[in-house]
Amino acid sequence: MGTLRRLTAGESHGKALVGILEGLPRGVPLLESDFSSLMRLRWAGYGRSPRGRIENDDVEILSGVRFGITLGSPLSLLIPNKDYAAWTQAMAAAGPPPEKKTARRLTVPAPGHADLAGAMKYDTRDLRDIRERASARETAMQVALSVPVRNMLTGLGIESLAFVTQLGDIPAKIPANEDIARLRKAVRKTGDEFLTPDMRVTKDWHKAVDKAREDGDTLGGAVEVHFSGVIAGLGSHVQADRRIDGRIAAALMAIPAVRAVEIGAGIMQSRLTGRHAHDAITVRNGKLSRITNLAGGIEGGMTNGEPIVVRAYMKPPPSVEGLPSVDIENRQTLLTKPERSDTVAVAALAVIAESVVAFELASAYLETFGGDTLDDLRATIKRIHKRHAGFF
Ligand code: EPS
Repeated sequence: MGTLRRLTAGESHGKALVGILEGLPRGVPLLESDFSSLMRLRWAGYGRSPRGRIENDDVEILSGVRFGITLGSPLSLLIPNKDYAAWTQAMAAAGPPPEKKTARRLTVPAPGHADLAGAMKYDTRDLRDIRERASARETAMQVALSVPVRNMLTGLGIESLAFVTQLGDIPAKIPANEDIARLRKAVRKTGDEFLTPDMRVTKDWHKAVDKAREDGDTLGGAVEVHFSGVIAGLGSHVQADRRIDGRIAAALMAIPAVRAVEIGAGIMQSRLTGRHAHDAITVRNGKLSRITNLAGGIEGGMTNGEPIVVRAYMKPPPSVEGLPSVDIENRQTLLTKPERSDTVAVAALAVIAESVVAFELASAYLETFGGDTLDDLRATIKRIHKRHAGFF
């Protein structure tokens, strides 16, 4: 059990999403207005589902905060689903279920969705029971829960940024070794619809999304997440489950539709010889320093003080028209019908990936340095920074 724990609940078209975060210290600033820009950003990508025009994802703080700061008690959040108004009968908590159409009973599993495996596992013939919770709607709460965590990290001098590096099979050109401030400026210039530092690629991405939408098809992509200002020594080499790269990778892999994760330049490193694959250690301005950051800020399962850089790759959303499937009610083979869906959700993935990495880093900070209050945590970190500075 990690020091920082989170739980979410809620069906995609149910009444609301609920989230609980436990383990944050007292004293982290938090207001309801802190949530809005990030919640909007999760919906801002070009090619998102029309559902985004229904939901405004206003977050209500239910507990754990008083007079604008966290109390150290469990923090709970609520995001009402506006679309529930159209689903009250289909998502009724009390039975009996209405006839198939009103109940929005689903009997044709979408290939690539949780439908079929989930229905077999939970022994239900209504795939809706599975689809509702497997939906990426849940990520709205993951992002909301990251807001207090991000506020804590900001209070420790940590900065982060996430952006899109690939949409469909079209990669963006991302300059190597660029610092976070310059990348942020470039991402802002491109705008929230594509959330990438490469403004030039957006014309092709725009065309690719339009074409996929016209074809009833969907697209995947990849994102990159940066965290700078992270102290050396989070995670540990001493036990497999304490390695921070494993924990970050697991958190990213657990985001719906993510199929691969890369730490630093991991894929390229695998192709290089040992002489070229590692970040040389040098002395700059009297301090130990690295010439490159191929390791993405993590060596031996520990942060090394360089920026954390990780990537996540997502498959295209599975609600695609015309995929072969079988109606589990009557064994009829057929092609899936068009449904409301995201054509692409890779800009949303950038926001979600940054959120879950924030969570893992914050959790590791609290495990390593403890503290019932943010001030205690800060004081311990200051002392360790001093020790690190005296190391050389
Ligand atoms: C999703 C299908 C769509 C997306 C949804 C994920 O929802 P609906 O079934 O209501 O059309 O909009 O994403 C969200 C609701 C969200 O908040 O990101 C799916 O099947 O996973």
